[in-house]
Amino acid sequence: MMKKFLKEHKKLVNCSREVLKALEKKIPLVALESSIISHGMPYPQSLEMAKEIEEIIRAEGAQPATLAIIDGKIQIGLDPEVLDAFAKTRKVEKVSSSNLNSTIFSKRAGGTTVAGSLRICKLASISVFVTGGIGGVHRDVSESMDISADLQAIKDSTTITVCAGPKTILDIPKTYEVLETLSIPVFSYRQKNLPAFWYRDSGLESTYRVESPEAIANIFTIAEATNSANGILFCNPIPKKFSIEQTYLEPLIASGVVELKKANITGKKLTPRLLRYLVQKTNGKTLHSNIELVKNNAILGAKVAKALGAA
Ligand code: PSU
Ligand code: MN
Repeated sequence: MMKKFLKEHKKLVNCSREVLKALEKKIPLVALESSIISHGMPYPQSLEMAKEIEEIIRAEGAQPATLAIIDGKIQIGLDPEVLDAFAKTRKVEKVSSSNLNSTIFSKRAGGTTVAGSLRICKLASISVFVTGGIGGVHRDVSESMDISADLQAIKDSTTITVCAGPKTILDIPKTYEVLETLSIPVFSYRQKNLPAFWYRDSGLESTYRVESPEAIANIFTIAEATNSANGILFCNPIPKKFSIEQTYLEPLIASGVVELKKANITGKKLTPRLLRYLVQKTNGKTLHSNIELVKNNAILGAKVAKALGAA
């Protein structure tokens, strides 16, 4: 499927050398987003994180495929020199579902969010996608109406999204409500409750507690067989030692929301700016934990991809 797709869309899609080899060898792919590199973390930590995540996936016996838009093409996998250059690029477009095609057209560099990445996964028939935390309903939703396109994109996808839950900066209960409205199955890994990025426990129960990567692969196969036209969200709690105390973080998130609102930071800029605000206020603690939770997700994502077999 993937090879046929690549042949048909040569003008629009480009694969890295390593991804092409992996396709030949039938090594299962794990897709990774790139907005986390261009917008989610500061350079050079962003590049170090991206390299580390890829290495973790290789060590598990799967093939990382970092997705991005470069020179008017969808990139599936970034060769090392391309990844380096991408991480250093300034003024990268944040690519969601709505601006995927216009970014290709503009030939600007684009970092794909969860929403943008899932569109590419669907095109290329990639079954497993790893991120840190998904976007969702923002805390000031009643005024801003800011709900991430990630939620609808997960619904429309045909992929297992492995994450640590919605980002803590969001309204977590409302985000999980929207996921339920969209009928997206939300699974938790080895605990009953759903996690929320820097918090292990959101206090909300998941659709089903999953004990192994093989189990989620099985559920995905069942979903395909029953023609359930939904993506699956697989939530992996942040390791305990990297989780952050709610009593410590909540006041900082609250003040961040207020400050950015005063500064009129809305829309696409809000999430990256809130993350940056917290990195500053916590002296890098949130960044460190963010990196660790992505690593934790990469291990699990690779195991799920292996359990599913070659894409
Ligand atoms: N996970 C992280 N850090 C990030 C993101 C995810 O650990 O920065 C990005 C993802 O690309 C996600 C985006 O799709 O933040 C959500 O942005 P918005 O709220 O504007 O939809
Ligand atoms: Mn938004």
